[in-house]
Order: sequence, then structure tokens, then C-alpha cells
Amino acid sequence: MWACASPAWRPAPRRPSTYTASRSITSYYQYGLSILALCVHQKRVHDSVVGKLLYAVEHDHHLHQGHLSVDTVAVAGLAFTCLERSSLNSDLRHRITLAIRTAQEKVLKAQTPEGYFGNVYSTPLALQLLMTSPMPGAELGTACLNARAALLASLQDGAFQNALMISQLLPVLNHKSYVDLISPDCLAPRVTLEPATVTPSLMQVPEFIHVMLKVPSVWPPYRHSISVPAGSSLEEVLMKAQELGGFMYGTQASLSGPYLTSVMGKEVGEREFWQLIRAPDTPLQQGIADYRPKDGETIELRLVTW
Ligand code: B12
Repeated sequence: MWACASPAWRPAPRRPSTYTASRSITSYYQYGLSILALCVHQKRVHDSVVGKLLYAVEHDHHLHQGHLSVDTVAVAGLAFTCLERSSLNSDLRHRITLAIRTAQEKVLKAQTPEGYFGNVYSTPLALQLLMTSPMPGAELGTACLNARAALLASLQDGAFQNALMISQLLPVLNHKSYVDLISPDCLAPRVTLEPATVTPSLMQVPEFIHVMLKVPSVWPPYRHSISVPAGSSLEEVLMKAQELGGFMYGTQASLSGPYLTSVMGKEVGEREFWQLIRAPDTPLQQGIADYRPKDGETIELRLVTW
């Protein structure tokens, strides 16, 4: 199954400029999102800018290590749909129409047996794209129904706690996509999500769990069993490890929550990231603040390039 370990592929590096970011942060996901954002505000961009995204979709540049980045293709498809609906970049009309079809086909092909497109967290954007589809047919209908059913089940299981993920899901629950922002209907009734209320029982004695924390890519390698109250997040495991000594980490705030940027003093370099892995080799589908390890799990922090 595609997980975030297969990140969005990136456009060619920028030419040196006065911009002094410490690392390049451009990806086709961000490129597509920017075109989409400008388009819903009816801002015209040059054909060469759109052409670069078209080229990426036509030539599978959103592939990474052989995997498809469903989030990236979905955002590109939404951007093209907006351009088509707004009659922008009309000289590219034919390529844009074909690219929408290509993006939709790629997303459909990425459906898992559970019904997700890619993984649970790429499914909301994928559904946004497929909902805007001019593609007729029972196949699309069944695929979308299966994805919706899988999403609703995961909602019940509490998979959507992250505000950014909820922001990508809410339009789908309202039968809308980001493209509808071209002319938003502010008066339409809205589906919202109610926070689940958990009443902790009085006299609850916290149960403790043990999580093995491993960092093999530093010298000397770090490996310790950390004891935390059951239900703790991975971030709480990291905090506890730091408190015990011999472990250090740093984060950067992002819209998705705290992003792990350094471990044992090792800061990520350009196009590197600290990947979160459940041993032996399963990349986590949530960040440190949202993921709650189970008793006996081994979590590895692995420095990889994207
Ligand atoms: C590109 C991308 C990456 C790139 C970011 C590098 C870069 N400079 O572009 C890389 C490959 C490094 C990456 C890493 C991870 N990612 Co990621 N990523 C994305 C993607 C496709 C686009 C994000 C983006 O550019 N947004 C637009 C910009 C404008 O917004 P931004 O807030 O500035 O974006 C920054 C943050 O989002 C941050 N970031 C990226 N991913 C994640 C994940 C988490 C949990 C956090 C806190 C921050 C973060 O990097 C972005 C660029 O600087 C999203 C897809 C989506 N549907 O949102 C997944 C997504 C957000 N990632 C996800 C995950 C799970 C991860 C990892 C935890 C995977 C792992 N097992 O290690 C790691 C983060 C680990 C850590 N160190 O904390 C999930 C989050 C699901 C959730 N429940 O919240 C998503 C939704 C993908 C998916 N469908 O599963 N990711």
C-alpha cells in the first residue's frame, strides 16, 4: 500500500536566488496546490507554469521509488479541473482535459482491497477529484462507494484526529471539492464532525506500556525500552526518552502538527527526513503527535532521503 514514505516527487531545483531557505521544500504536491489556489481565485498563471505540471502528470513524475503519490496526483487533477471549469489557459485545453482523465485513472488504479485510494489519508483528496469527474460508468460509482464506506469506518475508529486531515475530508462529507471554491455556497447546510467525548472513569489507575525506541542511523546506535502510560502518543514516548537521558529530538510546527526535524542532534539535510517506522519496516501513516504505539511495539526513527 502507498504510504507517505513514497513522497511527492519534486520539480527541477530552483535556480539560485536571493531566497535563502535552508532546504528546498518544493514538491509537485505544493506546485499543484499553488496552481489550484490561484485558480479558485481566478488568477491566471502563464502557460509554461501549467505546462510543467502537465508534463509531470504525462510523464509519471509524481512517482517515487516506483510508487504513486495519490495525494500529489489528486491535487494536480483538482488544479486542472479548476483551470478547465474556469476556461483558463485555453491554449492548453486539450492537454488539460487529457491530464484530468489520466489523473483520475491513476487514482482509481491505486484503490486497495479495503477501498482506500492509496491510503486512508490520501482518500479524501482522491475522492474530491473523482467527485468532479465527468467519467461516466458503474465502475467509478462502485469505487467511490467502496472508498466512502472505508472512510466512514475509519472515521468511526477515530482515524481522523488531525485538523489538516479533517480539512481535506470535510468537503467530501459535504459532497464538495476544493474546485467548488470557485463560487462557494456559504448558505448551504453543512456536515460537521463532533468531537468524541470520553469521560475518564474516576479512580483510573494508569496502565503502563513498553515501547522499544531505536535510532540505528547514529553512532553509537540508540536502542531503549521506554515505559509510558497506555494511550500515550509517540511524541510522549520521545519526551520520556529525552527526560531519561541519552536521547534528544527537535520538531518544527506545521499545519499537520509537530514535524520531527532532528534526532540525537542530527538535523535533516536538504531532501532528507526522519521517517517513522514500526518495526520491521512499516512506515507510520501518522505523525508523532497522532500516532499511539501499542505495548511491545518497536519504533525506529530512520534518516532517509525523499
Ligand atoms: C510532501 C509530503 C511529505 C514530504 C515533506 C517534504 C517536503 N519538503 O515536501 C516528506 C516525504 C518528508 C513527508 C514526510 C512524512 N509524512 Co508526509 N506528506 C506530504 C504531502 C504529500 C504534502 C505535504 C505538503 O506539501 N503540503 C502543502 C504545504 C504548503 O503545507 P505545509 O504544512 O507547509 O507542508 C509541510 C508539512 O506538511 C510537512 N509534512 C509533510 N508530511 C508530514 C506529516 C506529518 C505528520 C507532519 C506533522 C508534517 C508533515 O512537510 C510539508 C513541507 O514542508 C502530504 C499529503 C497531504 N494529503 O497533505 C503527506 C502527509 C501529510 N504525510 C503524511 C505522513 C504520515 C508523513 C510521515 C509521518 C511518514 C513517516 N512514516 O515518516 C513523515 C513525517 C515524519 C516526521 N519527520 O515528522 C500523511 C499524514 C497523515 C496524518 N494522519 O496526519 C500525509 C497526509 C500522506 C498520507 N496520505 O499518508 N511528507
